Amino acid sequence: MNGAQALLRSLLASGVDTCFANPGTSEMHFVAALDGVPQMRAVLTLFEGVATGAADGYARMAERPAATLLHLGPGLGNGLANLHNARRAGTPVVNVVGDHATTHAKYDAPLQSDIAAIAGAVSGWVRHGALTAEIGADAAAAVAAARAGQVATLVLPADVSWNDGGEPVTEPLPVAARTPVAPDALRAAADALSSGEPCVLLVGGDATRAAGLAAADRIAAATGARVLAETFPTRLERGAGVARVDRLPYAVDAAVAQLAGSRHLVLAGARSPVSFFAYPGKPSDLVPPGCDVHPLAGREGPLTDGTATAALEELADLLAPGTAPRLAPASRPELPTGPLTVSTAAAVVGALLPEGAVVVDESVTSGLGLPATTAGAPRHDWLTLTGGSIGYGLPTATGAAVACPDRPVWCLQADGSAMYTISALWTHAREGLDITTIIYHNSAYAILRTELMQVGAPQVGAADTGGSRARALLDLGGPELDFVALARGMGVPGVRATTAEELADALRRATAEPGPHLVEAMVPALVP
Ligand SMILES: Cc1ncc(C[n+]2csc(CCOP(=O)(O)OP(=O)(O)O)c2C)c(N)n1
Ligand SMILES: [Mg+2]
Repeated sequence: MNGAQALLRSLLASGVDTCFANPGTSEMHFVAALDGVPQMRAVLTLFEGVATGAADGYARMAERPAATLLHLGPGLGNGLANLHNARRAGTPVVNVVGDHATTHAKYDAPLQSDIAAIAGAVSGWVRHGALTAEIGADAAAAVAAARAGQVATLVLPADVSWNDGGEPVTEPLPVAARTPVAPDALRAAADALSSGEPCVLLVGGDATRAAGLAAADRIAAATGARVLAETFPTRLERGAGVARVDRLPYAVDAAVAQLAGSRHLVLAGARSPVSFFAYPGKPSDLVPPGCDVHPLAGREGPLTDGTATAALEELADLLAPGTAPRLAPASRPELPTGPLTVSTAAAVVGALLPEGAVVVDESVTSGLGLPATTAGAPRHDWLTLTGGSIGYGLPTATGAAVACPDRPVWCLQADGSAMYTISALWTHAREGLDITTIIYHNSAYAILRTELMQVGAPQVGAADTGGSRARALLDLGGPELDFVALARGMGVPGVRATTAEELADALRRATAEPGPHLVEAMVPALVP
């Protein structure tokens, strides 16, 4: 068999059976090999940023990596922003990046570029697959590397693909065993939590799943510590029957206020909190002065390895033996009526979110009310923008829906961010994915209006222009985007909602019918 066939069979033997692809000439043998391996689901995306975001969403839900197939350096580069988000999420992703034949590289043909440099920016593991006989083993090594919670990039030269002599592996390689939490770290955290002094327990990584949250809540109930989740969790389990947790706010002043007065900060799977950006006169390090930080379990490592959860469970058994967590009761807001606003839209979502939903949240400013309105909704998973690189929502929903065909996926998507990777809608339609997308159409990069003021940029209100030239760069109102038309053009039925009743009707219909739907929710920008 040729190298491409061996690579594919090795991916399958290693537990990777889904490939989000945007191929080119150098990947044609891989594409041809897919034909002979029907167990590998190949999903075509029309932009590499959709493929990489889909791989991220897939792995967050399936708890194992998908592969991407990308075309040389430019294809990988197009996928970079969502690989960045995957890296920050600790998501396993295996990139297969086609390259020129090894004999062709010296000619500096048009698509020649420094793939390793591009890959290095986001990958914890990079290998140039130089030999057909070894490409099967390379693929297995890539999967094992990814399963440690990182992006692994395997470069596949065209001749390594097409030459005969490929040797597939038949067994997955072992994944590195997790390192247990050091007894000293456990003792220090226990001492801090039982000190009687104000203490915050910040959970992240695998500890934002139900088991970790349950253990954290038991600790909080017994010690008086406050539990907070990191601002942008990879996968937060929530809703009725799950221990409730609030997230550390994004806005720096609000985050400072949340943490003010704490004497101890225990980190379980979370990084020590820092502000998202630097602002003149505001802190970057959000640990309050005089607060001791106790890392219990680090942020590194795969979502699935359970290190932080196991540490919290050990701590809970120590500090709160025999107790049970307080679980969120079922409760939904009333269905509102009248004009659609950020708050009425949030109430509609809270009232109608279906059982077992996977929520992909890139609602940005329009999502402000959602944590409160959905806290008692039926149990669901909430995926967030882990790396701040926008355009993740529609692609990540794609991957989540491929991973969880039996669960409804709701993609809560701000308009400006939607446009980066809007072509994901075509893949939603082509694959018949059960994704309900709400576009929050506020005709603005609304959050940047706040940021413009927060950074104290001097041109705001300048006498010559009144700041209107700066504001125009944050305005999406002309020409007005038509998301229903965009969706229709890609095979997704869409409808526009201007009232709470229309949004509710559209969401009910979308939930009742299988396949993808889009609702364009016309909401006034939260920041005028
Ligand atoms: C890849 C990338 N490019 C640009 C930005 C800067 N940025 C942050 S938010 C934002 C606009 C968001 O607008 P929208 O999605 O409409 O949400 P809204 O603020 O209106 O709620 C931009 C351009 C970014 N974070 N990531
Ligand atoms: Mg917007």
